[in-house]
Amino acid sequence: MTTLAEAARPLAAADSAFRADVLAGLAAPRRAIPARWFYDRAGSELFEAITALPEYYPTRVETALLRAHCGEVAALAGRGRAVIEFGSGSSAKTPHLLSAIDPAAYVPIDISGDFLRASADALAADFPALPILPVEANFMAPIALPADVARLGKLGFFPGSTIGNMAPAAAVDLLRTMAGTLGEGASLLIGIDRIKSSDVLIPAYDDADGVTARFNLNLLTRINRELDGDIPVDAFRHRAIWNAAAARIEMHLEATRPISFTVDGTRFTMAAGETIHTENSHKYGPHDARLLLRAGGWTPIAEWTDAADNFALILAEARAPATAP
Ligand code: AVJ
Repeated sequence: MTTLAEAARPLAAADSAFRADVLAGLAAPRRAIPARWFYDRAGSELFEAITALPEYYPTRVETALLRAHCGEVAALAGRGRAVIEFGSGSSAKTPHLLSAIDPAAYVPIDISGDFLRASADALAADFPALPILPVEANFMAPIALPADVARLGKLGFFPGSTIGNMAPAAAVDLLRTMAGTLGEGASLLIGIDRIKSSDVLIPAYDDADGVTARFNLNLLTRINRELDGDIPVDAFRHRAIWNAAAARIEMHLEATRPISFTVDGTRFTMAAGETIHTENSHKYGPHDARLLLRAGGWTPIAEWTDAADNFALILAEARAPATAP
């Protein structure tokens, strides 16, 4: 359902970015649409449902790590900083961190504007004295932080292994952009999912209840609604594949029969079995994860994992690397 506020919203820059990404992605020899476009209102809600699935271990493990170790994070990162969260979504994990580090301000950044504001309002009820300054933005680009936090020390918070959506080279670029946004002396608390057996990974991205399938297919519904499309959504099925060589889960939307459709006046055809690649979720071993951070301008100073080493929470500092051997 479209709310009045949504219907009245003028054509924003984000809409033309969505259109450009979808049209280019559908026309490419290997069809692919960036994963950030999953997160309309329905997609954000479906993702929240994914985080509660028994098969989807990352949220559960990371939340337990945060709960167990936020005191240590506070001791290492220091209190009274501004916490800047990248891709805050529902801000579900944030209260643990905020209670422990007693920040001077909280800046949630998310691409899904109405979801961002609703989450900020909910959090404000639990932290009435905390200045909450939401920023609606795609964090892949440099972000101007609110002037109120300019003079404060910064703690970046990038949970959920969202970094895994990017290929390693793009992840390094993003980490460098974050270091630029947060400035000298900043810290970053980041969650990174580990490489593990595909017996655990595949069900996490292809659950028995089909919630992840609905999350993936919702992208097509969004395209139809927002970009005047007539994609036959029922002609697609959700696929989750472990690409061992690239150490990543790939999500695809596979055409189950030959189809033809239009989006924004452009016609596309797909043969049965052809796919639209909709998400990568890269996984990292212990050495890879730390190397990734260093390459991105961040020096790891502490790391916490669960007993099964399924997920890692890493605290790092923005520090110029020593150039001499
Ligand atoms: C939000 C990108 C971390 O890759 O695990 C969950 C998204 N996709 N199930 C992930 C997702 C399918 C999630 N991230």
